[in-house]
Amino acid sequence: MDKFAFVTGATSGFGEATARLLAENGYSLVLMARRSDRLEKMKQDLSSDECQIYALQTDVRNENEVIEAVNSLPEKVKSNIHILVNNAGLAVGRGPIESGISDDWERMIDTNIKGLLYVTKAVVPFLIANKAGHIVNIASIAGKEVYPGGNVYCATKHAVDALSRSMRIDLVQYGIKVTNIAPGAAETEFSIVRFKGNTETADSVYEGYDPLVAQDIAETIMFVVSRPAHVTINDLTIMPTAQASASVLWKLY
Ligand code: NDP
Ligand code: 8X3
Repeated sequence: MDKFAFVTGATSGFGEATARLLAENGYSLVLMARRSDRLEKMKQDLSSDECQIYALQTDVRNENEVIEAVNSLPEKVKSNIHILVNNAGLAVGRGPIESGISDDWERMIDTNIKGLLYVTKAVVPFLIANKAGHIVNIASIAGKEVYPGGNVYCATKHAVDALSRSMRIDLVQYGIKVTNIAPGAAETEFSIVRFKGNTETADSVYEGYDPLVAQDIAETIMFVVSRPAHVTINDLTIMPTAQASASVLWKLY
């Protein structure tokens, strides 16, 4: 029987790289994100006799959409979900609290916290029924520390960190593993989204040092989910070598 991994935010960055690596390692996939063209491309690239792909065009901020999408999956898929990667997320804007934009705050809170909760609530009954499974939550160094102008994004990632610890306590009785991954600066579409399409500002975030790339996080997730049944990696912080903390970056060139 196929083993399914359910990956949110699978159309870019960490989620896309993780989906591709899980497929290479024998998993079939449920992919969730909003951009249907990219979902379709992932499906075309990864579908094979060994790898079934179900693409769910869904906005994780909308609980009804999430429930309907998960319910639309065949029973044999739902009952074979082994891994849930809660990765969909974003930062919108970076600046002091007094000039914060409420709409940006809501997008971050609704996606990073509420979206993760909606997806988890919809998927976790299938893991519970199997008395097994692994939830990987993508938090951030911004969930361990705060930095200037990071306020609401940092708050949402602190919430993810807290939810990882809390879920682990709630779900241990069902044999479900929960891993929290906290990356530092990684060059994906993250900064283009954060700076609302301003590619010059986005590029400047990664100048002068070697940032993480999506494959680094995919390989970390692959390592975590391939540990033996009796081993859980609870929490991993993974940084570019040039980044000592959320706000200390040693520019090398
Ligand atoms: P990307 O912008 O490259 O990818 C974000 C993914 O999330 C996309 O696939 C996007 O798909 C999806 N997404 C965003 N909003 C929604 C939504 N409302 N519903 C469904 N899917 C959504 O960024 P990253 O890969 O860098 O980010 C992935 C995660 O890693 C995020 O949670 C981010 O906060 C976190 N992170 C990133 C770091 C970095 O430096 N890059 C460091 C630490 C953590 P679509 O637009 O198609 O919906
Ligand atoms: C993304 C990394 O340092 O920009 O979570 O918050 S950071």
